[in-house]
Amino acid sequence: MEIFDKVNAILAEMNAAAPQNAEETEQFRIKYLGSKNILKPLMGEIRNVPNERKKEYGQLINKVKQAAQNKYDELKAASENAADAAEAQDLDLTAPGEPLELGSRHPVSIVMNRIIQIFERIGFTVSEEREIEDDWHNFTAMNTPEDHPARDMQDTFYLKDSMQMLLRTHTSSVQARTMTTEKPPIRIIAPGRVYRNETISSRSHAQFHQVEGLYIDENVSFADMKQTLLYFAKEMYGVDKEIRLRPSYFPFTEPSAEMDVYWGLESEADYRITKGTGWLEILGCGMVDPQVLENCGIDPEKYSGFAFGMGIERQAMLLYGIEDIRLLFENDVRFLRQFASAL
Ligand code: 2NL
Repeated sequence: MEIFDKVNAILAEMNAAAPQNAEETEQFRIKYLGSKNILKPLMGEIRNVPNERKKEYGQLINKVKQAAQNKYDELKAASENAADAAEAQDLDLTAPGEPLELGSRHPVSIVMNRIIQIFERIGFTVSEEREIEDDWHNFTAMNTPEDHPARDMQDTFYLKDSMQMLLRTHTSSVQARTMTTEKPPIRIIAPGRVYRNETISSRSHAQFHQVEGLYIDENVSFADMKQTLLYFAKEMYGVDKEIRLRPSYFPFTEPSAEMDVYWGLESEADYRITKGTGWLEILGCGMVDPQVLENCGIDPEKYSGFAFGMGIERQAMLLYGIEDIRLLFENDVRFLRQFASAL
């Protein structure tokens, strides 16, 4: 029958086809497998085929379709392999590698490391401890009684279901641990992250960093503290800088003071930063309260000491002119990239 010959001719033509590239392969697909393929009209012709040969006719059409599909799959696989091979040939194994980009130090780390180095030069050693603390090391040892407002849920992050475990609110807990486990002389600085339950704004955050210092020995005096902190201020802010101490209050020191550094009053920014006084408040300090020594098993009749504490973020903001504390915790590389990688 003529129509069988037609289909067989298509099969032969399809078998003979040899597409040479992706475009010709696509033409092949459209011709034999596309929605308007060459076999479609011949499928309709089945109604003109006598009933006893209808089955044979359908099988022949399906055979052509299947063969076209197989051939197309093979062509496709072959062309993909060829593309991979071409890409592999382009690969230059002698080309230099992609450089690893060096990061830069976080401004909080830079300032913290500077402070650490200044105190290390006069014999302080770094002491680090856990951020999840118990109530005793964070508060009780530090002379902060149970009804003290600092313990309030509003200021302190307590662990779920526990009023005994908390996120440390200062690094004094590090020093409490050192005092209970070591004998004087003790001369340590405790840098690290601390937490307070504060509303986050451009000026305050629920996490920040501190450096605290502690010096305990026989005959440590207020004059020793003042001279140590004067040295720190000159190293940190410039040899020509003056300091002043103002009386203050902390539960863990007596007497207590706050230290200001003379920043200057030249530019408009100086007026804003120092609220028109020229002085910057940098740290809190004082003579360790004898009760704190006793709480930690150190004889206050024999030993005395001084301690101090300072926030890092505020100093980093002053030294680098950063206007919003939240920038220090967002880790946006466009911000972080701007700081020297030294230190
Ligand atoms: C501030 C004030 C201060 C201390 C921290 C301290 C530690 C021990 C004993 C006594 Cl183990 N005191 N630390 C003392 C005075 C002030 O911090 O404004 N910090 C940001």
